[in-house]
Amino acid sequence: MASTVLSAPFPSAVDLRGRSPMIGVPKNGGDHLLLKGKGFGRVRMSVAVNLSRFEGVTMAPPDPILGVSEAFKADTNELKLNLGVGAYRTEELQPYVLNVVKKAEKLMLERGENKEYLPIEGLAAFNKVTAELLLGADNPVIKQGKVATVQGLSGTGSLRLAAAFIQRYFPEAKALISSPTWGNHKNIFNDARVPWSEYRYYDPRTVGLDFEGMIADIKAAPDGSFVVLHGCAHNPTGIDPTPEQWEKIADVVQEKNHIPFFDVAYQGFASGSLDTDAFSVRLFVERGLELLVAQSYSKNLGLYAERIGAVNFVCSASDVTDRVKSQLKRLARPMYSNPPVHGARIVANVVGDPTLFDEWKQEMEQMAGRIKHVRQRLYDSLSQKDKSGKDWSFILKQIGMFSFTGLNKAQSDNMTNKWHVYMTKDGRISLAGLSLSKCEYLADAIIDSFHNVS
Ligand code: PGU
Repeated sequence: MASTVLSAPFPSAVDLRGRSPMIGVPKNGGDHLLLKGKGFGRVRMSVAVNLSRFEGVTMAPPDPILGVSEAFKADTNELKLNLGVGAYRTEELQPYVLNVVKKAEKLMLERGENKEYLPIEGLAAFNKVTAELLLGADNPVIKQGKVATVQGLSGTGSLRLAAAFIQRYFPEAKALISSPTWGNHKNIFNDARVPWSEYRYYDPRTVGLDFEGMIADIKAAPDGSFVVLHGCAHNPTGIDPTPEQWEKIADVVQEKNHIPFFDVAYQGFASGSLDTDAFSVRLFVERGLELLVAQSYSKNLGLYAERIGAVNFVCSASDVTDRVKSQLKRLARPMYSNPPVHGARIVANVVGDPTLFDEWKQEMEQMAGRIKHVRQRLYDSLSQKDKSGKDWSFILKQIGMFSFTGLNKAQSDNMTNKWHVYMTKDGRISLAGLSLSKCEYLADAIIDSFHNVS
């Protein structure tokens, strides 16, 4: 940079370019200003100008989910409640590290495990147990070598890797996502350049599943589309198809030659049982369908920040599986080279050890149980306090971490601005971030927002 510093504020690079008759920005990056005009003649000045090459970059909006946590942190009111992000809290509203995780970490420390690079596809012991947890250890597709499992950067990274695969090998195909869905699905497919469209899912009139609409839209989509399905505990609605409805969805997917793409971020969190929550995926596998599954251990093992998950491709023949896996590795290598080891070892130790595995299941039941309690208490508070006769029973019918309240954007804004209840603007609240003792307060906030804000 040059020597003279001018204290007067300077226009940005973009402004300068816009006013180029007066001021020229040299090609080398802005060390010199060339001032031209009446009375100036041609003046060459050396200045250290705070001209960024990135002036043209606009401010991105806050993330609709993770941005809520940022806003929550900035609020100093002591009544504040963060029901934005789907992250489990204790009754004292503190983050929770599972006991089995602590035990697994202790074991790892005692063994003095190293920090060498993992292979591109991740930790072999993790990949083995994660596919077994998803599909059932005795599933024939595992025995027949028809499952390609690659460790991913949690659910998001696994979805993103699979989306990159779709873009590379099925450039004409589109993804079908539910309306509504987890907001990041759209970002993932947009960034991977996979076109997507929505299928009907939520019916605001019944506050339930628009099953007819869902089936009709999946039928109407071009053959061979990738149908993104939430394996259990649909986010944000908390409404899952019944087993019979899953059968019908499988019929249509099969008929249309679509490829199911399951997002399994809550295995164990919907019902409290790992097997029950894997029903949908296992049903499609049993039918002999080829499919993709992204898994996450953020919620069920509380490993949010470890970024541990996997992408599984179930293919119809083992030689195809090997080729698919080789291409997933090829996609991963230039993106992040190989995945982190810590979370993978935790999962491998917990799921691979019968004692820890049993303890995990108990802890998960407790977590899922606490959420069910909170759900019931919130419903009771709303029913008692709200004299309008409104039926709040949809809250009890929804499952998983969330409740989709039906509050619109203005009402959700009121929840935050007046009541300091932080939630996403689609009306979703995370019951995992709610305590029994805060249910009454939340009920007051919901009733006020629902009846007094249009
Ligand atoms: N898929 C679904 C359906 C999810 O709800 C989430 C997390 C993920 C994938 C990805 O989670 P990973 O942590 O990458 O494994 N959704 C939460 C967490 C916050 C977020 O948006 O990432 C949520 O509050 O919706």
